[in-house]
Amino acid sequence: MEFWIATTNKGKLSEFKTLLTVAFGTNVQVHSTNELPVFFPPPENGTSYLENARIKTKAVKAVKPEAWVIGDDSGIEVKGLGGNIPGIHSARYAGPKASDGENRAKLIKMMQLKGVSDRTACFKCCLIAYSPDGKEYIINTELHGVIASKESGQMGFGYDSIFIPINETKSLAELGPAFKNKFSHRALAVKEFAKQALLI
Ligand code: ITT
Repeated sequence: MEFWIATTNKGKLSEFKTLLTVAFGTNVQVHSTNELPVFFPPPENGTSYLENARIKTKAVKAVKPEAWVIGDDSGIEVKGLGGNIPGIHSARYAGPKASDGENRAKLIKMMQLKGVSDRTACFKCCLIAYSPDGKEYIINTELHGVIASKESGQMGFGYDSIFIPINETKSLAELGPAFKNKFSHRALAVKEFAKQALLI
């Protein structure tokens, strides 16, 4: 099976490679848009995870119509900041070209400035997949936890070093792939996708 992953995020791509290999077996081939001679990711100007996931995944499907194409739009939501912040703006929270470190620093700073006491948070993920014959799969998943008051851990990417999953005492960046590949929003989404796709 040949999969093309609609992402520019190296951390996501690496997780997708592992998760798809575990779900579909070692004969899967996982490609990314870096391998395309010319590809410009479209602007993510949707108003929901679903719309943005569709925009990026459809853009790759247009150039790889014969393959399975998968993408996700994800983000982190903090209850004490109003529930859906930074949400769909998670990748650009500290500005249009913000690094992961700048986004994490802004989130911790905003929680301090606003005196947020409820640190409950949630990763949300909308995975979209298109089969070679054009069938669309939509999977929504969540991972619940809290935002730590400071960073810890070196593994992972994005907000991993400030997110402590529910019932855990360490951050995702400390728990690493052994935890994420079983329980993360993306792991749950790929497992559900595989379940639905293999039933065809
Ligand atoms: P693509 O759109 O190219 O896939 P992106 O990084 O812009 O890459 P999103 O628009 O989905 O992806 O933005 C998601 C944001 O949430 C971004 O800042 C990620 O680093 C972060 N994020 C998503 N999944 C995450 C995870 O499993 N662990 C930590 N942070 C994550």
